Amino acid sequence: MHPTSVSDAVRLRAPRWDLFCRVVDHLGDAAIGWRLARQLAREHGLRPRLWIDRPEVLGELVPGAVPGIEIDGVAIERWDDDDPRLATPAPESVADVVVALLAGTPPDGYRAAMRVRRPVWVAYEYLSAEPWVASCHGLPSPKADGLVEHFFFPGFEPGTGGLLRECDLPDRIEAFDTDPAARHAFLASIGVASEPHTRFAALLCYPDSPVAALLDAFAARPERWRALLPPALHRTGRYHPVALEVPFVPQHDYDRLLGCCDLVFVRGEDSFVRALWSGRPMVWQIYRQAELAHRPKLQAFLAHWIRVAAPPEAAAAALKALHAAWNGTEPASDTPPLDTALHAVLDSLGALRDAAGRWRRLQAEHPDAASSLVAFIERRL
Ligand code: TRH
Repeated sequence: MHPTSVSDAVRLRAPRWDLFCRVVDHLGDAAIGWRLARQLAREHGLRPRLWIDRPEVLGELVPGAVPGIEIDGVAIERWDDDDPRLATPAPESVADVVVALLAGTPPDGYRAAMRVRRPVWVAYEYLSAEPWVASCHGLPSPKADGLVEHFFFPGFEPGTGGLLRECDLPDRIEAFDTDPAARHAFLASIGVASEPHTRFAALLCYPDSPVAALLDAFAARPERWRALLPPALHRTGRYHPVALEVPFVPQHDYDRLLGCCDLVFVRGEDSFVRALWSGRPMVWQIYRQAELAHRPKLQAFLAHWIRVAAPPEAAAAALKALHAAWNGTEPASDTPPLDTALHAVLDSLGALRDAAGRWRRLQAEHPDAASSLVAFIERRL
């Protein structure tokens, strides 16, 4: 634990936190809720309960996570609106701080009790590098019933809530990066032999992605590439010779999986942030929204990353082109074929790796999102 005077103050005055997490789809909602709750407990000494409507999704990421038990200081509970603890709670059982994750909202019965107990209520929002984020971060949203919700926006720039990053993450990554034996042992533990002169790419993407075409592009390289795919994706890649199926590892091992790779493909939000911290060249498949609403979000991130990481111009152009080809966000006339785009990135891999390291060093100077959230609460107690 890294106690600070701010976390001491919050622990004394507002130790009980309820986090409400609805799983929209895939893994990201549970992944973010868990990561945040765990950090609040382990690094700030708080007592979070994570209410999640589909705890089985959390169980995929955190072995043994089931409702009614506590792991790493986080009490895991099934979010069921009919549970009397949520439907008709006594006001004193409402937490000191209520966090509605990712556009969620606390259940109605619980909210009625909030009107009496008046906890600090925070909406922890999706991550975006768009410029409006800093101006919305921290804004209050007064409700007709007298409650006030406060917006907390994680983000990349000063003035936002920052990125989730455990306090020991930089040291853990550094130790793994400088320990080839640990990397070989980890790869062996997931059934991968680390042959000399083989490069690895980790692949996590949405199921309808052109996985086989990407694998063909790797196969056409002069270097020997192996792509590490979780089981479901391995099937969509049609068991391609470049692909190696690896087990879906627990979330706390995912950083090590990324740390064994030379290039990482990630998606959504949590794996995207972990890939950034890994310091590896990264290709992000953004979560798709209607009417290409995700396009400005992707563009804002790439602009931010290129500004901070400062790769050479050709490497930056290659990275942008591969993001366009992989996400399909730009008109076809402006988008190179996937294989051409991948080859350009692989030709710039060294420069992109240096840039990714630079980005990680500079970004780690900003407060992490959990610490920012605790400080944010302290100012509102
Ligand atoms: O699963 P995602 O696409 O998540 C989402 C959701 O769709 C959500 O609705 C949306 O709001 C959000 O994106 C933006 O991607 P994400 O966030 O990267 O979550 C994947 C998690 O899976 C991440 O914590 C890493 C983890 N993981 C493992 O723990 N082990 C593994 O082997 C792999 C491949 C991933």
